[in-house]
Amino acid sequence: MNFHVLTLFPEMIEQGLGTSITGRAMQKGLVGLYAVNIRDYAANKHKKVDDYTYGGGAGMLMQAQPVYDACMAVQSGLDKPARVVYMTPQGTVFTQEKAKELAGEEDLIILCGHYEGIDERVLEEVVTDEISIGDYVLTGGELPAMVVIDTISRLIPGVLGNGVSADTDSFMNGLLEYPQYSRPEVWRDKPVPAILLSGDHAKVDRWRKEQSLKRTRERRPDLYEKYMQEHPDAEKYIK
Ligand code: 9D3
Repeated sequence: MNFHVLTLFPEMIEQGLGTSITGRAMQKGLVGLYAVNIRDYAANKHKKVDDYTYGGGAGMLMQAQPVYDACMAVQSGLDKPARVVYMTPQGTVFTQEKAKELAGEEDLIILCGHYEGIDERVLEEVVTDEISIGDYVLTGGELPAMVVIDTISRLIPGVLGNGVSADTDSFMNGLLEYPQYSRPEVWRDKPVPAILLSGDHAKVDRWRKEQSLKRTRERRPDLYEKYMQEHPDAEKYIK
């Protein structure tokens, strides 16, 4: 899968995704990442891409022309038109479901705003999807774009290590994960729960299920209600 990121800060995208699992996925050729500098499409000799807003108000807006030309330059290089995702606080909130949907695309163009946003007219022309990553205010769309790319990348076969399946994760099954422990058996007087050392796999599975359910009920009642509606039989795990 190929990600084409339209941004004023291409090095931020490259640096942010170039290491660890996403970096390895790129080296393996499983993921292509192309950061396109919108400033390269400025039509004026000062390379200016922003201007004041009509109607007044604080701040600058990214102008339509360089965004449009950058987007069209990418689309022209593709076999078929790609979806264009605009990262914006006004978008629908990103979920694992949305990630799964987008993971089916061959190419994805991701548009990052900066300043106070982008001229609405170019958004109407090129954007197919608008995504927010949550209800808090950031300085631009670059970090959200990286969040979206990271989430989608780990769903691509071969990106995660040996036999690690993305769909046994929490959220994939609708519950939070159970607590996990490694060596040593006792650390600062805290023992590992005895059941995990018992060797009884059925008991361990049952304990983990119970921990997941209790944790989800405590911390994410919204997820718990949804899970219980879909799995009424899960009641038996929770004493
Ligand atoms: C004028 C009002 N501001 C909206 C609250 C303007 C504004 C603030 C911050 C416009 C853009 C931004 C930068 N944020 C993003 O580009 C962004 C974002 C975010 O801030 N939170 C969650 N998801 C996203 S996706 C893109």
